[in-house]
Formats: sequence, C-alpha cells, structure tokens
Amino acid sequence: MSNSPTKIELTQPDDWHLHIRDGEVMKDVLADTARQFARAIIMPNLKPPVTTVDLAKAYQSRIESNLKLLGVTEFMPLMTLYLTDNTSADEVRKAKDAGIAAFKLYPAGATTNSDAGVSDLKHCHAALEAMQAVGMPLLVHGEVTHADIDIFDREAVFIDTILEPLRKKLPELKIVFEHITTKQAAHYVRDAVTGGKNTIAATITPQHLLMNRNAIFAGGIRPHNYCLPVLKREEHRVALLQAATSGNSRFFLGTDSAPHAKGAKEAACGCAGCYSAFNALGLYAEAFESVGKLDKLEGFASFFGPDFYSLPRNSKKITLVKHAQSIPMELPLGDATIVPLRAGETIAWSLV
Ligand code: OTD
Ligand code: ZN
Ligand code: ZN
Repeated sequence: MSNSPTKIELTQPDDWHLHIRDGEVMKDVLADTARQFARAIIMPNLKPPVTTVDLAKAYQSRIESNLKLLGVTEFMPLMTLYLTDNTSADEVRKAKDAGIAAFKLYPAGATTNSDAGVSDLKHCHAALEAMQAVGMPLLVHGEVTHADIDIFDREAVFIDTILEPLRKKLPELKIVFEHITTKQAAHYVRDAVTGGKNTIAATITPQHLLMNRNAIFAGGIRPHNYCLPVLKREEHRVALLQAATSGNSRFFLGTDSAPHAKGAKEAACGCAGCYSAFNALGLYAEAFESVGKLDKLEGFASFFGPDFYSLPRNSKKITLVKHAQSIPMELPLGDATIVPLRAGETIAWSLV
C-alpha cells in the first residue's frame, strides 16, 4: 500500500474500550459504534456498576434490545465486570464460564462512576489469582488517585507502585493497560518482558493520538476535550503515536468514547469524557496518516485486539475514503444532545 492513498480497505475493526451507558441514551451512542465496528468491549461503570455475571447478562440483553430497535444484526457486545474489593474467585470462574470477556480495575475515584472501585489491590488477591488461572484478562484504568499526586503524574506513578508489583506477583495474568496517555506507559508496555506470552497490551484513544493538553485550554476552557486520564504534553502524544503506528501487536484500538450530555460537560464541574464514536475510524486514520503510517492501521484497528483476546479476526471488509466529513455541533442523546469530538470541524477520512 502506498503511504498517501485516498482510499483504504480494512478488515472490519473492533473497539476494545467503549462506554455506551444505559437507558434511553444507549441507542443513540450504540448506533454510531455499530456503524463502524463489529465488536466492542463494553465498560461496566454504570450506576450502580456491573459487578456480577447476572448484572452483565441483564445489561447485555438491554444492549441486544437496542440493537434490535436499530435494526443492527451483526454487532457483538463483549461484556466486562467491574472489579471491587469484594469480587470473589467464584465470580471470576462463573464469569469465565458465562463468556464474560474481562474484568475492569478502577482504582476508587479514578474516573466517572468509579467510587465502588478497588481501594487496595490486596483485597482482590483471590480474584486476581483466579483470573490468572482461567485466562481472564484484567483491564486497568492505570492511574493512582491520591490527592497529593499531581494529575499529570498519576499514570506514571501507577506503573511503578501498582502495575509493576502486580505483574511481578502474577506474571501470567493477562493485562490491558487501558487508554494509555504517557510515554512512560507506551515504553513500559513495549519493553515488558513476557517470555513470549501475550500477557500485556494497551489500548490508545483517538484523542490522545491527536491532541495534547493545550487542547483543553485553547483560547478558553474546552470541556469537550477533557477526559481522564487527562491529555498530556506533546512529547507524550508523539510517543503514543509512535507506539500505535509501530506495528507492535501490544498496541490496539480502544476509543474510550465516553458520552455525557452537553449540559453535563459545559458546567462548573464538567464531566470527564470525549465522545469520539461518531467517526472514530476517521480520527484514527487522520492520526496514522499524519506520520505516513496508514499501512499500519489495519493491524492496530483490526488484528491485534482479537489476537490478544484469543478471538477470531473479523472477515468483513470496510472502506475508508479521504473525503472530509463535517462533524455536527450537536447530536441527539436521548432527550438531550451531545457534542462530539471535533464538533463544527471536519475529519479528513470517512467510512464509505
Ligand atoms: N474516562 N470518562 C469516562 C470513562 C473514561 O477512564 C475512562 O475509562 C466515563 O465518562 O465513563 C473518562 O474521561
Ligand atoms: Zn479509565
Ligand atoms: Zn473508559
């Protein structure tokens, strides 16, 4: 493939990190994702969180009802459970038997609806050992939450104080370091010694590939560019883009598209989360094209995720064209609206 094409065909991608919420807004956000992706890892940070197999099955059937309403027949939600201080080894085994794709670790207080998260990993030892034993991946929100740690340092501190000790203790546990935002995380995942086993990977969002922290403050406060982990300095964005486009199978696509209604973002204490689902693939294509690496997009978007999760790659193909798409100022979200990433601007690539 030439590195400046105007059209690219890809195996259909999956989104390995997605928030679709619940209730009346779910249908609107699910439609955007199902247009582009074959499968998605569905995050469990509902209110209350999805902590048991039974809750996940009930959530899955609400997702399936919405897919039916949308007339979507080929989208597969991959369900996850929210790890708590009380998750038992039995629940882990039950989850494995029920086809749950992964458990999610939120350090308590790290992001939206994470109050029920883990206060100290020592409470989870039996559950984590069971995950390692049955081959259940652990997805981590990799930030410490102590108020005395600078918000821009929380990911790097997490690596040293939580992630590395955890990997030492449970070297065969499959871990996905979610939505990485720093060069420390990119290098940690790249350089981790795994003895040839698929035990560590990372997802990367479009916003962290395309923007640095200046985007939160460009000419005034920009709540729609505020997400957690927060955007970092340019040197970090460059390291993430390098990792994503390197062809290293430890890095794959996870949008972390996290919808909040316009009013909840444009507020004195605005919610964290970027809504990238509207044209997520166009955003990733732009990022890869910016470094002449469109030829590396298919591995990142369509191959490395299923390979890590031991799922089959998709067989359907999709086509992206270099045809600028205008992004609306607002989209419907239940009876409110949502402001998508790049609202009022264009994205260079779009899905045919
Ligand atoms: N980050 N917002 C949300 C989740 C993510 O950490 C995350 O995965 C959310 O709203 O659920 C956000 O900024
Ligand atoms: Zn997170
Ligand atoms: Zn997320």
